[in-house]
Amino acid sequence: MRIQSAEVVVCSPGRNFVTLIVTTDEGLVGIGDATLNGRELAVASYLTDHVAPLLEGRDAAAVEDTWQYLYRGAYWRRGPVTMAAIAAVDVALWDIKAQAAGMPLYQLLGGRSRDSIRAYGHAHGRDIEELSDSVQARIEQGFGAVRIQVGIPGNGPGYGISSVEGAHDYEPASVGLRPVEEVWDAGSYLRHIPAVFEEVRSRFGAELDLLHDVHHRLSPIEAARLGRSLEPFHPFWLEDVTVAENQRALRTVREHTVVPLAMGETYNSIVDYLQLLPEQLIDYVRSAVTHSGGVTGLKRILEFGAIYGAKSATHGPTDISPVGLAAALHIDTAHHDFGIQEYMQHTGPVFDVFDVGYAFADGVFQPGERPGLGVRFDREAAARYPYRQAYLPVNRLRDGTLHDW
Ligand code: GCO
Ligand code: MG
Repeated sequence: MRIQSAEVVVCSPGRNFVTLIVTTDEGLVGIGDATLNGRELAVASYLTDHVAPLLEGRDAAAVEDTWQYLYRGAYWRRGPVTMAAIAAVDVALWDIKAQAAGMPLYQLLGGRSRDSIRAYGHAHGRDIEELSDSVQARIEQGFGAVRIQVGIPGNGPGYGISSVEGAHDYEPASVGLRPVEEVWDAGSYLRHIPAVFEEVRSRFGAELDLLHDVHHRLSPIEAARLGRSLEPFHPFWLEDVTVAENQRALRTVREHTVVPLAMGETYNSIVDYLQLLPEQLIDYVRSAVTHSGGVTGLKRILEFGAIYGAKSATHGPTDISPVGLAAALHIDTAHHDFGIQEYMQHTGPVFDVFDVGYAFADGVFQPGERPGLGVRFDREAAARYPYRQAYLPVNRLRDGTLHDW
């Protein structure tokens, strides 16, 4: 079976997605997600201009060889644009292979290691009251694990909180020609967050798993202080407490706190984990299928992590399309050292374009039994939602210095 064509569709059913459609000479169609939030068109061009012409005529079954051909063959290795492009090709080829076998993808990855996939949801609010309503809504949806983000007094809208007045659902990429600018003050954040955890714990009890994402904003010693101050409320994890480029920072954090740590959504290769995993500096690997070279790339990372006691916690924000999420769910089903799956929840129009075979109920996912990934892409529906320029926010300290968002 040969690859006949590879086409890219960029659409925006509420938010931007880049989808690769690979068609074979036997009429099978596989799809892959190449969405890179805020830089979507760079990956679309990489695929259309440089990858699609190389795929035509290749053996559709040669998934590993195609991965290596695009990785080693480019000479310029790694990087988010390259690895998102490779991911899309890899996922589309796995989709084709599993359809050809007449099996859901997880069967080709080793079959079921569990009956269901536990997920965590997102709760957020400008203050503790609004946050509590949001936590309650997630509990009513069946979640037993919830990420809590809250506005910091005096800081205005910030990470995890909508900057659109009255909006409850948090969507970070704002449509427009420039990013929204937010304000960050670590001092007020560090003073406020322990009280938030204390309040949410006392309102919702000990059973609910609470997660929190720091989005790379603290210095190593600030992160250590945060971990220590939250220990009494036993968080499930703290995510991205320091910048991801300096992995030694987590040594400092580890020396001072036993709070579990998660990192990896901005990484794109197993090479990014060469220090973090062997030194056992993290407990959860947060890489995405879409941003780390697809099923092939992520499986390699997760098996490496498993040696060092790190569990999978695949990135699942709304900027991963349902195609990327479906691929994660197949890995979650088969991978032995599974931790938890993030589920930020796509909304209405997304499902006009993507018809999904996976299902979520009572806090857990099922990957579905359709052959392949189980997601169908409707090109006509996609054409009704054209691309819109959108950017993630940028972040500044009170004195105007640009900071990590
Ligand atoms: C998370 C995140 C995301 C990112 C987003 C960037 O889900 O843990 O940190 O919401 O901000 O994916 O594109
Ligand atoms: Mg995160």
